[in-house]
Order: sequence, then C-alpha cells, then structure tokens
Amino acid sequence: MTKRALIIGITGQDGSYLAELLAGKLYDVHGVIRRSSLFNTDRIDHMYCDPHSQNPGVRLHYGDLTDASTVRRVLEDVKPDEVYNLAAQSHVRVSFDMPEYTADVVAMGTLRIIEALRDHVIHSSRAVRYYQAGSSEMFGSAPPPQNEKTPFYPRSPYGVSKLAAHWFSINYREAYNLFICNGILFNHESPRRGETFVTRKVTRAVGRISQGLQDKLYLGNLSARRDWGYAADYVEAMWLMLQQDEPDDFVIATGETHSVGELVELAFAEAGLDWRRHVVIDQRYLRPTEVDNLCGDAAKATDQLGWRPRVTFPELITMMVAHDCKLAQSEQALSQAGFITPARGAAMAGGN
Ligand code: NAP
Ligand code: G4F
Repeated sequence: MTKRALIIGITGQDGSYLAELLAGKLYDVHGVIRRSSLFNTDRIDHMYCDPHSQNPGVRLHYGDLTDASTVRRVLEDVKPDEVYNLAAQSHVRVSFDMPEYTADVVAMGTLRIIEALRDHVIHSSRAVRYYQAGSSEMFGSAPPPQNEKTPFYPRSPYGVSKLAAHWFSINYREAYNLFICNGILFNHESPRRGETFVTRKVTRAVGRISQGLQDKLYLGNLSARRDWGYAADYVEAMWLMLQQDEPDDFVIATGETHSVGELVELAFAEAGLDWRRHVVIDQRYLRPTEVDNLCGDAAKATDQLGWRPRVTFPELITMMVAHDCKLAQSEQALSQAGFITPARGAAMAGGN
C-alpha cells in the first residue's frame, strides 16, 4: 500500500529534503505552500511535475498556518497517513522583531493543525501519525549537554513559541491518544539553508568574496556555540520517529559543538581566504538574549531509532563552501554578461 504524506513547510530547507526522502520510499507526497508574489518553490522545483502529466510528482496545496480553515480542508482533501509540520517563522533574530507573528505561526499554528487532526481522526476513523518540528532553542540557557530530560529555558520569542508547540503536542498525545512525536532538533544546515542563517551567510560570503562580488561580511556574536549537523541526515530521523510502535520525543544532534568563530575560520580557509581581512562585527546582529552553548546528546535516538549523523562538521562546511563558490561563479558570469546586476551584494553582506 502506498503511504501518503503531507509536509507543511515543504518549500523550506528540511521540507525539500524530506520530500526527496519520502518520494524515494515511494510515498505519495503532498505539500502545503503559501501564496507569494514570486515563486517560492526553488528548493522543490526538481520534484514538481505538471499536474496534467501521468506522474504528477509532489502535489502542492495552498495553505497557511495562520488560517485554520485551510489547514483543516487540506487535511481532509489529502487524507494523509503521516503529517510533518515543518512550517515556521524559523529565524530567531527575526522573532524579536516579529514576536506576535512568530507565536501565531509557530505556537498557534501547531495548535490549529493538531486540533484539525483530532477531529479528522475521529470523523474518518483513520490512523494518522504527526511529526512536530521542535528545536534545541527550547533549551536556551540550560547548560550542555542537552537531552530529553534537560529542563527547558528558552531565550527568544521563537524558542518560547516552539516550547508551547512542544507541550501542545504532548498534551494532545496524552489527552486524545494521538500518534504525535516531537523531534528536538539541533541546528542543521546544507547548501539549501536560508541565506540569513549564520552558516549559509558565511559560506555565501566566502563564495562572493572569492569572486570579487563582495568584500565585507557583517556578523554578530562570534562566541556562541552550536551543534551543527547536515539537514539530509536529520530528516531521516523525522521519518524514523513516525515508524515506531509508540509515539515519543527525541533529541537529534551530532554531540559536537563549535563556535561561530570556528565556523568562520574554517569556511574562509576552505577558499584560501583570511577571515580577519573581511569580517566586521556589527552590533545589529546581536540578539537581546543569546543562547550561548548548544550541544545535544542523541543517545536515545541512536538506541531506539538506530539513527546517527553521517556528515561531519568539516564535511558540511566543505560541501556548503563548494556549492556557494559555484553559485558565486554563475552570479559573476551572469553579471558580466549583463543579465543581472549584483545589487544583492549589500543585502548578502548584511542580511540578519
Ligand atoms: P525554513 O527553511 O525556514 O522553512 C520554513 C517553512 O515554513 C517554509 O516552507 C515556509 O514557507 C513555511 N512557512 C513559514 N510560515 C508559514 C506559514 N504561516 N504557513 C505555512 N507555512 C509557513 O526552516 P527549516 O530550516 O526547513 O526548518 C524546518 C522546521 O524545523 C521549522 O519549523 C524550524 O523552526 C524547525 N527547526 C529547524 C532547525 C534547523 O536548524 N534548520 C532546527 C530545529 C528546528 P516559505 O518558503 O513560503 O517561506
Ligand atoms: O544561524 P542562526 O541564525 O541559528 P539559530 O539562532 O541557532 O537558530 C537556528 O537553529 C535553531 C535550532 O537551535 C532552529 F530552531 C532555528 O529555526 C534556526 O534554524 O544563528 C546561530 C548563531 C547565533 O548564536 C547567532 O547569534 O550565530 C550567531 N550569529 C552571529 N552572527 C549570527 C550572526 N546569526 C545570524 N543569523 N546572523 C549573523 O550575522
């Protein structure tokens, strides 16, 4: 029997890798996308086919987590076996600028989905499994190593909202006997990472600096430490959680921590550049409250799911720098041919 999955947040970094993973396992993959004035499907375009063709590939439905009625309708139309909620205003710094919106999407949005799920399961008598994308930001200032038993102490509107979503999910699992799993994922990156998260901001800058498209890179706190893994490894853990006999919550991490400064040094060295000549500290990228040190202990996931990360931190940075050097070469060629103006340079150097 073909399984059907609904990925909410399919256009994001993780959504795109998860869609590939599930399509590879012959799932019928559906995703929710937001209406936008420009196409926002770059990360999944390679999987999308004309709906009129024989094999429609990934199927997309308009929806938004701020709109309960569409969430409900998509669930009823698709009738999925598995639902993955990866949708979020996922930028921590931006959550300080847009706290109410962040809480609406991240916390209330989750509640809207699981409320709809609760009714759908009752009315359809179908068993539906649900994955909730939790975050190591929920640990905030709890000292490392952090695991499933570590008390939470979030430090941003994003972290607080993710924690509300986490507890809503646990409450619905216990109250209504729903199959709901919380993944507590530490930072995971890739060449598809959004360009304003620090790893990608750095590797994009390395590529552009090496092509002469940019000279400076403006960053905030170089001392913060993160446990960085590879996104494609992490989506496998999401799927594994939903294949277990009982729903549960799992930390997913590499168990290794590095500072932003180490990341910068490694990425610039990869392209033969001296970071000290290019990196400028700009106060605007500091956060009102910072999460200083994240390092996860994923022993439970290894024991119970058989999951472990494959790609190491240096391999991840090499992969991202190589990708972004190629991207910068194309940008340079297109700009020299007069097809584009590299005006995004300023935004690239400074965005969040
Ligand atoms: P991402 O690249 O920012 O993708 C977020 C996705 O959510 C995009 O598809 C986005 O659509 C969608 N979205 C945003 N607001 C929405 C709304 N109101 N209604 C419906 N969809 C909405 O994030 P990611 O890195 O893939 O992360 C996936 C999930 O894991 C997120 O919930 C994130 O908070 C969480 N997480 C991420 C990490 C990490 O290190 N990557 C770690 C822990 C937890 P558009 O493309 O239209 O913007
Ligand atoms: O790359 P970041 O923006 O990721 P952050 O805040 O850790 O959040 C990411 O990981 C979470 C999991 O722990 C996810 F839940 C969340 O959705 C997101 O994917 O920042 C990492 C560190 C921070 O300490 C930040 O202060 O890098 C520091 N940093 C220093 N300069 C910067 C910059 N971060 C950004 N984005 N931009 C800078 O210029």
